[in-house]
Amino acid sequence: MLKLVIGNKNYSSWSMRPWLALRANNIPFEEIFIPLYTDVKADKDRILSFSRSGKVPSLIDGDITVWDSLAIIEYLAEKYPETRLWPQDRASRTHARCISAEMHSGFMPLRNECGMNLHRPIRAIPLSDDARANVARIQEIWADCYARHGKQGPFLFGAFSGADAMFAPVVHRFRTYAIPVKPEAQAYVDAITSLPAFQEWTRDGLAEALVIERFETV
Ligand SMILES: N[C@@H](CCC(=O)N[C@@H](CS)C(=O)NCC(=O)O)C(=O)O
Repeated sequence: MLKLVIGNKNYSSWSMRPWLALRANNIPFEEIFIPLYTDVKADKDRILSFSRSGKVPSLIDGDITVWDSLAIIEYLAEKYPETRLWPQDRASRTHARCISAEMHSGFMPLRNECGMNLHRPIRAIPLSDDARANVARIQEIWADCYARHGKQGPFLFGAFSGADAMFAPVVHRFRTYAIPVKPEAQAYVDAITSLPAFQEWTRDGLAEALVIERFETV
C-alpha cells in the first residue's frame, strides 16, 4: 500500500496537498505522521529516513520515493489516470499546471505572514502590500477558473483536480486570517470547504494537541 509521510495537520500546508489528492480520490494509503518543529532529533532523523530533503510530505510506493507535494500529485496523476488529477484537454491541463506551479513556487509574503494554523482564533492581521498583492492574484486565479469552468463544476477545472489540492491550504489561511474574499471567488472557497476530505483534514488538525510556540505569536 502507498505510504504518505506527513507532518502536523494543524501546521503543515504542504502535507495537506497530496493527502487531499489521495483522500478525495479514495486511493487507499497508510498515513505516517511525524511531528514537525519539535526540536527533537529523533523526529528530524525519522523524516530524513524517508527523505534526504528533511521535509514532508513524502510518498513511498514500494521502492519509489517522491518527496515533494507537487511531484507527488504528478506521480499520482500518472499512476491513477482514472482520477483525472489533471484535466483531460491539453489547454486546461497546461493551465492547471501553470497555476499549480505558480502556487508552489510563489506567494511567499502571504505564506510568511499568514502561516497555516488551524487552531488559531480567527482574526485579521495587517498585511504587507506584497501579501495583499498575493491575495489579489490568488483570487484572480480562482475567479478566472470559475469563469472558464464554473459550468462544469465548483472546482478550478470543474471536477476536483491536482490544482485544487495545491490551492486548498491557502483557503485555510484566508479563513484563519479573516481575509475578505471577493464575490467572484467565494464559490471556490465554498467548494473547497465543503469537500469531505478538506473537512476531515481540518477535524484532525483541530484535534492535534501539539502546540509549537513560535507559530502561535501571529
Ligand atoms: N517543496 C516541498 C516543501 C516541503 C516543506 O517545506 N515541508 C515543511 C512542512 S510544511 C517541512 O517539512 N518542514 C520541516 C522542517 O523544515 O524541519 C513540498 O512541497 O513538498
